[in-house]
Amino acid sequence: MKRHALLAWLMTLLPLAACATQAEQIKAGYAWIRLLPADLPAGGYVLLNNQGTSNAILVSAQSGTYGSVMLHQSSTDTRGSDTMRMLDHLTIPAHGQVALVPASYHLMLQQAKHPLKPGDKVDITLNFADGSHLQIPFLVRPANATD
Ligand SMILES: [Cu+2]
Repeated sequence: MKRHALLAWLMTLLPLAACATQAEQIKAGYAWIRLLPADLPAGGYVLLNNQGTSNAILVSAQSGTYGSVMLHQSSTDTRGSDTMRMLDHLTIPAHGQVALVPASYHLMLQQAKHPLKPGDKVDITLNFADGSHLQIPFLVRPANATD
């Protein structure tokens, strides 16, 4: 009988020990899309803050609004030309932050399924390495938005 009571008490502690998913550790802020004219790809930007005690690894993203969402990194090569490369993952370190901002990491958004205008909200879902997901509303801003 006494053993059962001890076991019951131990069971109540178990939920505290359960780990948060990678998506649950992430707080997203300042999510926006720079809309470009015609069918030019749009850039998606967001600040990702990892409030957890382990790394969160972003592996892909998708949206019902865009046919293609890719994780890219812009940089300037040694000759001063701007280049972009595709990333297969992006690590947000424990207690750290990664900024997706113009001229750096960004989401490359292509094949919009309907016309968008500044002020619209677009949901984009981030997929993490542990299989968890985080849906974030992005605010559509005009082409001349920079910050
Ligand atoms: Cu890109």
